[in-house]
Amino acid sequence: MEAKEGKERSLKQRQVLMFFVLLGVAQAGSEPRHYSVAEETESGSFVANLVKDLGLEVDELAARGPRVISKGRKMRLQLDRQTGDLLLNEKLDREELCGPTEPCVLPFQVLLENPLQFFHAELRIRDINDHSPVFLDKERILKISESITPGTTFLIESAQDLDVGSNGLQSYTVSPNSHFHLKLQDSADGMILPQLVLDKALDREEQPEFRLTLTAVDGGTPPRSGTALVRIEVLDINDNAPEFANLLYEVQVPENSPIGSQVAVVSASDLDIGAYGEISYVFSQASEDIRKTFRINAKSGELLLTQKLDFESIQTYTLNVQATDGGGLSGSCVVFVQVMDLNDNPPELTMSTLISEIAENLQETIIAVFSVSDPDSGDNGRMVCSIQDDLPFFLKPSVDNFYTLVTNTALDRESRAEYNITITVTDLGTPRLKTQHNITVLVSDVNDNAPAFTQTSYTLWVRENNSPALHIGSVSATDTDAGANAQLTYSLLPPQDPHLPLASLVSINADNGHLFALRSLDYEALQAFEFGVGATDRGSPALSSQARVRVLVLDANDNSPFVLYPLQNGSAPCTELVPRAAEAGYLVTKVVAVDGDSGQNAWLSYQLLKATEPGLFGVWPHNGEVRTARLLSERDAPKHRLLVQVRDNGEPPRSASVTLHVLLVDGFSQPYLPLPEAAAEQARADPLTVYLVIALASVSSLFLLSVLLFVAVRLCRRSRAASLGRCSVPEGPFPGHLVDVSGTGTLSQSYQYEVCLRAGSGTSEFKFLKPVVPNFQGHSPRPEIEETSNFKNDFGFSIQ
Ligand SMILES: *[C@@H]1O[C@H](CO)[C@@H](O)[C@H](O)[C@H]1NC(C)=O
Ligand SMILES: *[C@@H]1O[C@H](CO)[C@@H](O)[C@H](O)[C@H]1NC(C)=O
Ligand SMILES: *[C@H]1O[C@H](CO)[C@@H](O)[C@H](O)[C@H]1NC(C)=O
Repeated sequence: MEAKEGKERSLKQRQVLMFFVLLGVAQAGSEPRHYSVAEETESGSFVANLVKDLGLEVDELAARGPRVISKGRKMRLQLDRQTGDLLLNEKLDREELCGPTEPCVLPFQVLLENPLQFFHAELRIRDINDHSPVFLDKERILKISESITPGTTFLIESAQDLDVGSNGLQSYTVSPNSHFHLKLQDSADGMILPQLVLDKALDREEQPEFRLTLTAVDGGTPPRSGTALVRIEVLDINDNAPEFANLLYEVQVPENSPIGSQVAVVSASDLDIGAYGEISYVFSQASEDIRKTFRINAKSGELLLTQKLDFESIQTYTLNVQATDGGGLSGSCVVFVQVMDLNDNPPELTMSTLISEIAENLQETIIAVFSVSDPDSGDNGRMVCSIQDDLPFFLKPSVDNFYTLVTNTALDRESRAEYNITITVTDLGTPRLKTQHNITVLVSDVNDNAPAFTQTSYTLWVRENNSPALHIGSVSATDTDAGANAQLTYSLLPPQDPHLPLASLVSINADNGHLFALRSLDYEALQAFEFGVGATDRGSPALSSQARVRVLVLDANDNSPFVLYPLQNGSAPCTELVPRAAEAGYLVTKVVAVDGDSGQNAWLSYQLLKATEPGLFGVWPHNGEVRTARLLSERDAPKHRLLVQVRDNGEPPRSASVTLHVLLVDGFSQPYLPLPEAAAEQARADPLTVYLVIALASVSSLFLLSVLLFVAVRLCRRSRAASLGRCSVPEGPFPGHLVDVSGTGTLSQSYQYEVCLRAGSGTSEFKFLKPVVPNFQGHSPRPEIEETSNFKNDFGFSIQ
């Protein structure tokens, strides 16, 4: 500064020197007179008095015509010609007049015109401290990287001060701070250059910005100052690696969590800013399994599932997650994922052996061998195994989750042939999962049941005179076994009575047990017969059973009533004698008839069809008694013929008729004796003897019966009728009436029975006493015939 001022000063001195050379023409060798005034002094202020300085009298100056001139310049001084006082014409600003030049000198001349005389003078304008140092930029931004080493200097803005000398800029200060101090350096042109020196390393993360106040101070009294703000921005460098909040994250995730579920969120932070602080997350050293299963959101650090977890295949995952910032620095953490088991696997059943069919009657048989498994863990994988309670099977646990299914007891196919067994395996997890396995066990048959007839004995009814090969009924047996063990064959058993020609009577259908009559049956010849049937299954060995079949032949009305008395075919017809004096109701005679059928078919009724004199005789319908209906008179004709019809009660009815001859004779009738007493008496003394001859015919091999009936009645009415009339009765075995039922039969043998007519109280009945021919028994097809006491009912006719 001093140097600069010196240089300027010497330049001015040279100019002033030239001026004095020119002036030297008039006043050579005269020294200029020096005056000075402080700048900014008020206009009109006194600078100097020229009277004294020029050595003139006060009056003289005014007379000489003084003038102050300055060449080419505005005159800033004025002269009071009277007093000689040199006054300031205006306020002077040194900085305007001279700028930085110092000293600031304004040369001027004082011209005396009369006589002409020049005086050189100069006015020095003294500086006052009227300017403060000024920074052109009030705020200055300085960007410093945090990587800059301490000791580095940073040039900062200089201030300016228009004042010169000691009033000019003297120094700088900076506000107190932790990192910088100020260093002032003089420049070549005398300027002071302020510099900031970094004292210690910057850390943006610690303090990203400094605000320093730079103060420039001048040397005035009092000093003036100006300030500027220096804002220091600390520039970031990537001096921080990302750091995870946790180095180890432990999470538990249930298996089967849906895809996309959040597993964890890892988080790292980086103190740097901008790209250096931007973190992205990636897996590091991830296995294939991890890459398939997880995904990490590079920005958010969210760990997501990309496929379902399966505890049964992988229980844990260890994931290394790396966080990298934009500058390439990284940090890492570990995420330990533990998969939690869910009961997501039902138990499994593996059948090793299965016997689907077992024979009945076996003890403790193994039906199935199977194993169970469940890949879940803990209770989720523990199992219980069961079958229904109500089955004759049980489960026997074996080693290694193996079970056998065994029969409890011998099975009986006939009570149950099929079992549906449901094996239920349940685990103990939550929720409980179960597996069911159904097996069907068939019980195969053993021939352990004999056929059974539906009845132990069958009674079949047939009407006689059937057509040959008629289906007369069926026997039926069942066998609870199955298949061939239940297939039955029916057969006729050999008859107990070796004489019964069973094979010619009936046959049986071996397959269905239908029974057929082989020929027409005749009730009158064979009322009933009995035989055995058998049923045999086809098991091995075969089982069989038997039943009895009793065939009762039903009577048909195939016999007409047969009149026993009076005989129609006698050589001399029987004539009844009736005394004319007989009272009304006199018993003339009694028509006796029989019917070969039985039951209703043999119930007989009597009816008078025709009479010579109607109204004279009556026939009692029930018993065939013929009695007089009124008193006889002389006018009645002596001979009478009566036609009596005997009808049975069959459907259709059959009938026979008989002609009676009555002769009225003179005389008195005996008093009427009630018949029972008389007959009983007679029967006891001399029983009515009836010879009833029954002939049985055997026709070829069939047992169709032909009946020959010979009836001989020797009727003796000694007490009543002998004297009154006479009946011609054939003697001995009577070769009379022949009935051939079959029409083809031949008479093979005839038998004679002695029949006793016993007079009872209300019902009279025949009684067979004994066979007349002793060899009858040996050829009887009907054992019952021997039981003579029953025969009466079968025939059912009566005689009184
Ligand atoms: C066994 O199951 C089968 C098929 O489901 C069925 O047809 C049969 O009736 C069942 N048997 C028994 C005894 O329940
Ligand atoms: C097994 O049988 C049970 C009972 O009959 C039935 O409810 C179930 O559906 C069957 N299960 C299978 C797998 O056939
Ligand atoms: C017996 O009676 C029948 C008719 O009832 C007759 O045809 C037959 O000639 C008679 N016989 C005698 C010997 O009278």
